[in-house]
This record gives sequence, C-alpha cells and structure tokens, in this order.
Amino acid sequence: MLIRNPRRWELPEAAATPESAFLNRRQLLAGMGLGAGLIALRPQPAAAATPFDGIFPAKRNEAYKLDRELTPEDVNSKYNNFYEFTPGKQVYAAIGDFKPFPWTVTIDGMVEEEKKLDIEKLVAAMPVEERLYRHRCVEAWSMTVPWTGFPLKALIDYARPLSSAKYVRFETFSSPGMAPELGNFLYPWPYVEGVTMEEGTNDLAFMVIGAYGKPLLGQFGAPLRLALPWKYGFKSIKSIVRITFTDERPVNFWQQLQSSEYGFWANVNPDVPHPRWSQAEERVLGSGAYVPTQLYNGYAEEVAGLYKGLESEPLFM
Ligand SMILES: Nc1nc2c(c(=O)[nH]1)N[C@H]1C(S)=C(S)[C@@H](COP(=O)(O)O)O[C@H]1N2
Ligand SMILES: [Mo]
Repeated sequence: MLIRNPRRWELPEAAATPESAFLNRRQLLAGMGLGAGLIALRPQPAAAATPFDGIFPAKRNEAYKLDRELTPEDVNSKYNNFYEFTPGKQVYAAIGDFKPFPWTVTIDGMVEEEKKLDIEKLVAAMPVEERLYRHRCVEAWSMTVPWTGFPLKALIDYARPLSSAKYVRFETFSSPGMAPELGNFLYPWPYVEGVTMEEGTNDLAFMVIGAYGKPLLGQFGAPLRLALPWKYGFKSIKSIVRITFTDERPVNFWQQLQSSEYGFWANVNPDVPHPRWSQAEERVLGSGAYVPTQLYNGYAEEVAGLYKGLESEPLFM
C-alpha cells in the first residue's frame, strides 16, 4: 500500500485540528473496517470534564498566522519549562496529581475594586479565541502553538485599573505542597512576571487557557498562563493566581536569580547575545532544525513602537 508523506506545508493545520475532528475520522475509518487496529492499540481516554467545557474548541482568529509548521502536541507537551515542578524538561513526568480546578484568581493593587474570582467566572466574561503563536525560549529553542485564550487587554478592561497604574504584575501559585520544587529554598518563589500597561494592552499580549483545542495540560501552566510571543519565553508566566496593578516595576523570578543575565524587558533580538550563548539562531522543537532568530521573534511590526524612546533601557535581556 502506498502511503503518501504529507508535505511540509500541509502539516500545520492538522496539528491544530480539534480532537473531535480526528475522532470522527477514526470512527469513520472504524465504520469502514479500516481503523479497527489503530483504535484497539491506541484507545483514546475520555477527556476529564473541566469548568471550561463548552468553550472548546474556540474559533481561530485568522489574523495570527505562522510562517512555519505547528509543533506537534506530543513534542510540545513533553519538553517544557516549569521550575515549580522540576528544573528539567520532563515536566509531564513530574506533574503528579496537580489539579488546576477549582482555581481562584485575585485581581488587586491599583484597581477601582479588588476582586477574587473563580477562573470560570473570569473566563465567562472574556472573548475567547484560538491564535497560532511562536514561542522563543531564552535558551535558544523555539516552538509554535495553537493557544486558546483571550486578549490581556480584555482582562485589563475588566479589572478597571486606576490611571496611576503603570505595570501589570503576575504571580504563580506557591503554596508548599502544590509542586515539589516549591520546597527548594534556592529559588525565590513565587514565580513573578510583569509588563508595562502599554505592553499589556498590545493586541499580541494573550491570556491562555488552552492549547491544541482543549484546556491546558498541567505542564503548559493550567489553568491560566500568559503568552507574550515577542519576548523570551520566561516572560510567559504559568498557572497565574494573582494579577496586581502597580506603579512599581516588578522584579521577575529570573531577574531575582541572576540579574546580570535576565531583565525586565526580555525582548527577542538575534543581535544581542545572552552572556553565555548566542541568540542568533534557534532550535525548532520537533524538527531539530536551526533557523535564524528574528527581531521581536518576528513580531516587530506589531510591537516595535512600544519601545520608542526607551533605547537607553536593556530591552533585549
Ligand atoms: N510559573 C512558571 N512560569 C513559567 C516558567 C516556570 O518555570 N514557572 N518557565 C518559563 C519559561 S523559561 C518558558 S520557555 C515557558 C515554557 O512554556 P512551555 O513549557 O509551555 O513551552 O514558560 C515560562 N513560564
Ligand atoms: Mo524559557
């Protein structure tokens, strides 16, 4: 039997196809008596119900396009950074029985009214959509992901910050016992990140609740994480419990650990090396190919304007 290899440019969409579509195809094959072996060998576990059911799959916003294929889900979900669980990449093996629901998000600081709300209540008030984004880790590997979520701007509008607020500060959970490394005192928990109000209200800043057409897996930062595709990956903080509006520039987790290597802005720039390695190229997860890194990770058109007048700041570390 002749099995045609899918061409490179035919792959991207498939990886983002909602599972239901695959399932239907499988059921069809089974009905034709062709896919029975596949089904017997690889039973699909029924997805556990989450408070986000009914939201997925969300409609894709076609304005966010990629110039390369999507990273397959099985590659992406087995190569992650999530130091609360492990300093290694096999977060999926360390995630244990981490439970992203129930989940409460606190919105506080310089806001008209502080709020503490269940994640599903927050998400119900947000315009949820799917976007295809690039992701460039400061360690010089990259991936592409179909994220489901809503613009950070929508959350900022909902939070009603005071005009005196200059930054949005994000915090990951840090209750001891929720993840094994939180008991490791070498790290300055909680993981903290921040953006300026201007960055946070840029169209690209995206709050993520899902990937590959379903709620986030634990290793991706369930149930709520950030995606800032023009910045190094460490800015995209996972499993957010607190969002604070402030006039003080947040000092992020990696800055606290090593301020000579990691800063507040962390915009991607191939011409500014990390003190210990070049940022000129990146290893594409899945294919293993090395490709040139682009200024602002390819999003210069959307974000370069945010940094006019800030040239004296360390924008690229
Ligand atoms: N809370 C928390 N958020 C985090 C991290 C982390 O260790 N803890 N790692 C960051 C880094 S370095 C990267 S590259 C991305 C990785 O996201 P991914 O695992 O979904 O690829 O998450 C970022 N967000
Ligand atoms: Mo990273």
